[in-house]
Amino acid sequence: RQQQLAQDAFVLRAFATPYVAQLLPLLETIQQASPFRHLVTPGGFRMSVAMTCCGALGWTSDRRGYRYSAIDPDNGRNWPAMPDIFLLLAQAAAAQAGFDGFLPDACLINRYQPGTRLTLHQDKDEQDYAAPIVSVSLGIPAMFLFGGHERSDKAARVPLFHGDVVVWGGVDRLRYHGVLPLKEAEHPLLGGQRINLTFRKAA
Ligand code: MD5
Ligand code: FE
Repeated sequence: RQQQLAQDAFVLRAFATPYVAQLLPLLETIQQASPFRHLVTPGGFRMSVAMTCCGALGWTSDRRGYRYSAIDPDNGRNWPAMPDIFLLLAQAAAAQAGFDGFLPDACLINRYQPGTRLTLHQDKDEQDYAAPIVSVSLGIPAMFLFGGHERSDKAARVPLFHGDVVVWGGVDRLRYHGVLPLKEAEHPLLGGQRINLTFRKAA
C-alpha cells in the first residue's frame, strides 16, 4: 500500500479513497466560482492541463511569469477557500509519509483529458522548500514521470490511479517531474478525465 520512490518520496496507494465522496461535490463548487482555464506560459505556450485553485494562494501563469496570487486573475476575486476536508486529507497523507505539521496554503487543481500532458519541470515558485508537496490523483490513470535533479536525468515511470496520493519532500522536493499524455479511459465517477489536487505551502 505504501511505496517508497526515493528517500523522501512516497506513493500512498488508495489513501484518498475514503475521502472521495466528500471531495467531489466540493470540487464542483470550487470550479463554479473559479472555472478551469488553460494558462499561458511566459514563453507564450498554452498549457494542455486546465487549472484552477483553492486556498489562500493560487498558482497562475501568464506572459509576465509564474506566481502565486491571492486573487483569481479571471474574476478578480479571492480563490475559493480550501475546504476543511481537503486540508485534513493533505495533512493525514503528509503525516503518513513522515511530514508532521504540514500546513498548505495553496491547492492547485489540475484537469487532464486524453492527450493532456505535463512536460518535465521543477516546482520552484514556493517560498519554503522544507515543506512537502502532496498530490492526490482522481479519475482515469496517468503515467507519472519521476526524474532527478537535472532535466536530462532519466525519469522513472510511476502509474497513478484513482485515490492514490504521492508525497514529496526533503531531498526529493526539487526533482524534475511530469505526466505522459493521458490515454483514453473512462472512470465511473469522473468520466474521461483525471483531476489532480496538489497541496503546497506557497508562502
Ligand atoms: C500532477 N502536478 O499529477 C502533478 C502532481 C504540478 C504537477 O506536477 O506542478 O502541478 S505534483 C508532482 C510533484 C510535485 C513536487 C515534486 C515532485 C512531483 N517530484 O519531486 O517528483 O498534476
Ligand atoms: Fe509540478
